[in-house]
Amino acid sequence: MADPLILVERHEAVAVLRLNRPAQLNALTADLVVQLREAVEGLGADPSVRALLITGEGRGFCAGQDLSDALVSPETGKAKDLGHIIDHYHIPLCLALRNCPVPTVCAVNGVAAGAGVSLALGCDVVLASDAAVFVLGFNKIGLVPDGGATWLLPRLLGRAKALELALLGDKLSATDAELCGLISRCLPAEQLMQAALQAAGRLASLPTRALVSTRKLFDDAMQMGFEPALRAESRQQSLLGFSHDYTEGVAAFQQKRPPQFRDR
Ligand code: T3D
Repeated sequence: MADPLILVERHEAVAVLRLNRPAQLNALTADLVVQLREAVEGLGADPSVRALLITGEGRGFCAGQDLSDALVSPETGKAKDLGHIIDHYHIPLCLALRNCPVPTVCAVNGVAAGAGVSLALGCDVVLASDAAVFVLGFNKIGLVPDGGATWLLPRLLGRAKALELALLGDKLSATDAELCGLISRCLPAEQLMQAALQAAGRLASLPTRALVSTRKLFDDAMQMGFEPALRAESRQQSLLGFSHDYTEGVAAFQQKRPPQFRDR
């Protein structure tokens, strides 16, 4: 029987999803992308799961699109329409992560290339091993960045650095990725998984609905002026102010005890 493309482990309320094509540095095939999206959607909807952690098996995190069968469709024998593949496989995965009902952490354990960079940056908290490197690589094969990279990179890095990375395609070390704001934190390789599990565990103990609403407000605010952003915050606060988690958070503070959050 073939190895599963995604390995799933549970650590209490944290679900760990591990890309499992280590010999190909976890390059993305259509089947892997579908299985990853299904896992993100299924576990995100499971009320016992309160945070997801995505990482890679072996020495790489994800080498982007699998290039070994990139050109010709096995079904038609003709050149593949990449737009079709992106529309049907990659965009649903990007949206599943962006709209995931629980917070997401990425542990970038090794090289992230092409769509693998986009996958990592699609998570809420991005931690990387000091052995990891980020390389867009699209320029070397005559493509443009995808998986949301054109939206994310200029916002995270500014236009100049984003264009330099995309056009020249140089590798960025995890240390430099932290310094320029591409990722949340770079850690010694041997500490990565423990730190990622700890971050995911902390997120799992916090009020999920407020965290996910924060992500959405941040994303929406990138398209807004200041006053519309103030109004969007107010509308969200109005909803959350009637929630169980707000009542519980305030009560726990007053009673000097740990809160028990449950809203989704
Ligand atoms: O189809 C669409 O949907 C279009 C969308 C495209 C989105 C994209 O992601 S485009 C970008 C695609 N990815 C790349 O261009 C990266 C290609 N890989 C590399 O440049 C290098 O492998 C790395 C920089 C990632 C790592 O280099 P290194 O020296 O650490 O490892 P290596 O020796 O090159 O690779 C190790 C093995 O992984 C090797 O297999 P082998 O020779 O040991 O049997 C290599 O062929 C395999 N591998 C690496 N990347 C891919 C891959 N196999 C298939 N697809 C890959 N992308």
